[in-house]
Amino acid sequence: MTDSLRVAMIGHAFMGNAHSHAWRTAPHFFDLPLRPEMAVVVGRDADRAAEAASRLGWAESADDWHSVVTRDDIDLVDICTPGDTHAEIAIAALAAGKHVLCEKPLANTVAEAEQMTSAAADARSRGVHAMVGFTYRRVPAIGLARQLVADGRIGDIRHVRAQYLQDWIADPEAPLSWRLDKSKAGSGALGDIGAHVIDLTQHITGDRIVEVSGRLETFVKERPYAAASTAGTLGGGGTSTERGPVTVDDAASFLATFASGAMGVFEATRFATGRKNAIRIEINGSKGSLAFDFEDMNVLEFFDAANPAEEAGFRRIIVTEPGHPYVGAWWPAGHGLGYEHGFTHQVVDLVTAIGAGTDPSPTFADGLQVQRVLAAVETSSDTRTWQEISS
Ligand code: SOE
Repeated sequence: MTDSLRVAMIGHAFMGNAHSHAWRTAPHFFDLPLRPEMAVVVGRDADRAAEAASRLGWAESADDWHSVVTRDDIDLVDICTPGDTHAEIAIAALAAGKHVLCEKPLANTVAEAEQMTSAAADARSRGVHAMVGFTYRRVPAIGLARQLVADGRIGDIRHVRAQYLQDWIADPEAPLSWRLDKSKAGSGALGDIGAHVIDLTQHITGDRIVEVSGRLETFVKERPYAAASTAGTLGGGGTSTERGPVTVDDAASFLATFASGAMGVFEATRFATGRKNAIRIEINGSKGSLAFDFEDMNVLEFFDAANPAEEAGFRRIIVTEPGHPYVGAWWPAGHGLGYEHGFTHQVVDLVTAIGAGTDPSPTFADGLQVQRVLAAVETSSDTRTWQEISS
């Protein structure tokens, strides 16, 4: 019989919902070496945590993570809280010998990310694993893009163009959620969504960003506070009559140089009216190009320069064939996947790696490298200078 992997999840808002769905679903569609058990969900408010447990499928609830992460009957801690608590929870869980899955960005500062990475390295020597949740790596079209690059199908990469566009705070009256509070979130569009495209482009190209020149902007400097009951949600929900300062960026853009010499242009914004969750990546190489848009996430566009000019053009590959990454476990060809499947694939890859005793990817070291890029963009914006990424 397969051994169980007893999970404690900390936080139960948007990401907690997505992770719960993944823990529930993964064993029904994929063959896993360990059987996940949704043991306990933790939230600061005991009643709301209990309600979340019964709604999301957790056996128990608790209101204090400190006692949960040291429990003998817990094997893995899944961190779905705002960034200001990631370091403390992850370091305590790793010290207690628990595997850790931590939402992105890894931390709010480079210093915290460094501490987490060294705690993970120490735990690794005791057979304990840690992973950061850059979930979009697990979209099948992204997996295919990475394979095509690795197989040399687009040749040497010259240009990386990446945007993450949302619009959920374009309305100046949208509430001041924790995501707009630097002390909780670390940064705004830059860390929340820019981090994803930094990770994705490095993952697809297998390359690293080595320098950046960036600019951050906060268009709306003050907003109504979020009503307590909706504080964990995006954009919508009630507001209070009092107002407070927005302490993070609304939008970020930056130029980047990759180690290979490829040029990057990045944009992350919550003010792209009409764009809800558009992750757009285009990569131009010496032999062809790839283009992806999450708003059409089952498609990868591929231009192969080897084709005769008269027949050449971007081909829309519908990434729903059983041979595409992850797809074989799901539906017949043409019956596409959605946002939540990335989280399910994340659980699959994590549990598979733990079962095999190998490092789940992306590691905390990968999360730290992204954190360094984020910090360099902020410094660049403050100082109006190019910044190198230290390694
Ligand atoms: C909010 O911008 C958010 O939920 C991000 O925090 C997630 O990482 C992204 O998947 C969707 O948008």
